[in-house]
Parts: sequence; structure tokens; C-alpha cells
Amino acid sequence: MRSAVRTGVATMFLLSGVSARAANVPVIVGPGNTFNPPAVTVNPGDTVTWTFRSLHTATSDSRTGPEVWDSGFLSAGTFSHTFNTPGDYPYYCILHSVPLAQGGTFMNGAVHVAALLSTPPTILNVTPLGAFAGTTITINGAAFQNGATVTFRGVASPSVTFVNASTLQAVVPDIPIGAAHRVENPGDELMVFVEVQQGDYLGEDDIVRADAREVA
Ligand SMILES: [Cu+2]
Repeated sequence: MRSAVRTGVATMFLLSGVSARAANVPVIVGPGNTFNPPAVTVNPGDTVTWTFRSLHTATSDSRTGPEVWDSGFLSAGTFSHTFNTPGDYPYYCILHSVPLAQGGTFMNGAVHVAALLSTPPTILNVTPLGAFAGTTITINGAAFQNGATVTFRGVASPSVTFVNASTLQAVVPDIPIGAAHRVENPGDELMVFVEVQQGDYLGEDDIVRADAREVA
């Protein structure tokens, strides 16, 4: 397959902006008097795991509130805490420092828990429903954010314009060289499917017809 097949019937859209998978964020404690890295940023639901290389603690400055933790004295092994509440949470080693508010600077760390997205994005409609690669479609919906990405069945749009929280514009991507794709007519209206090749070889024998399936 030397040439790309360039088509443009856009039927399914998926917006992505935030990962739903919880992450595990590592911090190494020791062998010196260090937390490495000293500050980490996590999303709500993520877990920080401290791995101890010498005798220290990882202890939250605050003894009350939504995120309180204390590893106790450990010289090996791990201690984990899952953070669910957005905010800044400084912590320290009881053996070698004191909380920030008491002047601690020597063996202090911080966990920043990022703000929750208020609501996930939703799509109401897309116009036009069919569009050639390289053309721009308009997506209407709710809770769009500046910096949103748009994918067409897993293929990212090369250009997304954030108009406002309810409107995005996105350029329909090419189907990559070698990518299998299928076009389906879900209704009974006549559909005209125009396939445009581009590249240095445009022969019909460059297209692999993997499966031509007719649904009654
Ligand atoms: Cu220590």
C-alpha cells in the first residue's frame, strides 16, 4: 500500500479531555533526606505511593481535614494514600523536619490535587453529518473546554477550534495509510460514497477490499 486513501464520511465522534483512569504517582523517600520529586500534581482519585530507601516518614502537615496521612517510620517498603479532594497538601518527615507553617524547609514535600472538571462534555449534534477530510464540521453540545480534542473513530482531528462552551469546530482527519475502515448506511436513503485517493500511486489495485458486507 503506497498511497493513502482519503475519505470523509464522519459518523461517530468522541470527545476526550480528561482521563478516567486513576493513576499511581511514585515518590522516592531517601536514601538522603529527600522526597523525590518534592512536589507532585495528581487528579482526584489518584494514589501517591512513597517508596522508602532509608528511615523517614511521609506525614501530612495537617492533622485534620479531607486528606490526612502518616506512613509512620519506614526504612524500606512503601506507603500509599489515595487523594480525592482538590487542594494543596504539604507534608514532611517527622524525623528530619517540621510542618511548613512551623518553618519546615529541610525535608518537606507537597501533593497538589487538581480541580475536578465540573461536568463531562456532551454532544447534542454535529453538522454536517457527512464531510470530506480537510473540511470543517461544527459540534454543538455542552461543557466543552478550551483545548478540547476531537477524535473520529480514534483518529484525531488535526485542528480543533474552541468557539465557546457549547460549540467546537473540527477539521475532519484523513484516514491514515494502511488503516482499515468501513462505511455503513444505517438508513434506507440512497447514500453516495465518494472515496478520494491521494499519494504517488492511485491505481485501484492499491486498495485492499477487506470485507464488502451488505446488510439487508
Ligand atoms: Cu526523614
